[in-house]
Amino acid sequence: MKKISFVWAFLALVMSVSAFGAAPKKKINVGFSQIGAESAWRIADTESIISEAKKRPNIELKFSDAQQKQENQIKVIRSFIAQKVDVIGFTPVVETGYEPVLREAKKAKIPVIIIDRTVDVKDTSLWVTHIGSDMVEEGRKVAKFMIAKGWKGNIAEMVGTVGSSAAIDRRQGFMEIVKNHPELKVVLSKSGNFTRSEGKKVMETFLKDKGKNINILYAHNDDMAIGAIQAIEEYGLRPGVDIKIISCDGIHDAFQAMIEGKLNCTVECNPLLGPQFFDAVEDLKAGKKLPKETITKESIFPMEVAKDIMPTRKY
Ligand code: GYE
Repeated sequence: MKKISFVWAFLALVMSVSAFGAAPKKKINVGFSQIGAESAWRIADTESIISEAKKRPNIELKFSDAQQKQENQIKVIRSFIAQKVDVIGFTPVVETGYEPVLREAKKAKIPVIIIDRTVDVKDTSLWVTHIGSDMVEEGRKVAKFMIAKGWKGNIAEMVGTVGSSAAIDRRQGFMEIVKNHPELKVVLSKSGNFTRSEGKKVMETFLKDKGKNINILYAHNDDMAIGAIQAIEEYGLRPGVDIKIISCDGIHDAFQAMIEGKLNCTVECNPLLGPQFFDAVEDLKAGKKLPKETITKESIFPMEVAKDIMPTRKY
């Protein structure tokens, strides 16, 4: 009896000493400012960030949704600075206007990681690393696809959020190639703000303006293309046949539309950036040097492969 209680006492001592020794490690406080929830892509991106944070016990995430407003982002980044978070992550809704707040973060010695869209600042030391897609290349892929398929005629371009790098770059890459192809002519160009509902409205105005003279629709994201498909059907034309359609992202509903023959192609853009983001956060805190830029590898999916590929899609 005596011996047993001695063993217990010894065990209790060992446990209390080790509890002391292994003082709980300080968590890494991360503030993340997301753009909003404008598209299925964005929702998948948010899900990836939040679920990845939950998997990592050493991460404490403060997630904030800016509801598409730059001023909300600037405000929340300022509050992250005031709270002295360890790392700030954010996806800029537009390219410009963040310089002052980024300077404040730098002054407070809080590193900034940029995810997905980029910022246009002269002093690139204001952010540590960028993880996202090459959207100029995505625009080029769209143009190359049209040329490879022998598409010809009048193009309606549905632009993403005005001033966002996603819209600027997808247009730039596209125009770079199309300008040397007189058989492809952009006759309409208007922003649908990356949403389904605005995509539908913009397509209605396109159809009112040019009707059957539109041969091709290039939508900067799948959600706008899906909105446009509805408008085209309501107008009495066949999306994917009377008007060829190509868009960017590769969301589940785009694959569904391709299977139904209403969308001709989607250029992939990967939103599942959570794991890479938190790897970068941890590397940074471990003192590792990060590459200035990490570009996501992406593919392009024409409608012919949609049925086979669909079950493998993760967003
Ligand atoms: O294509 C769109 C989203 O920035 C790449 O933003 C992202 C774009 C994406 O709303 O669906």
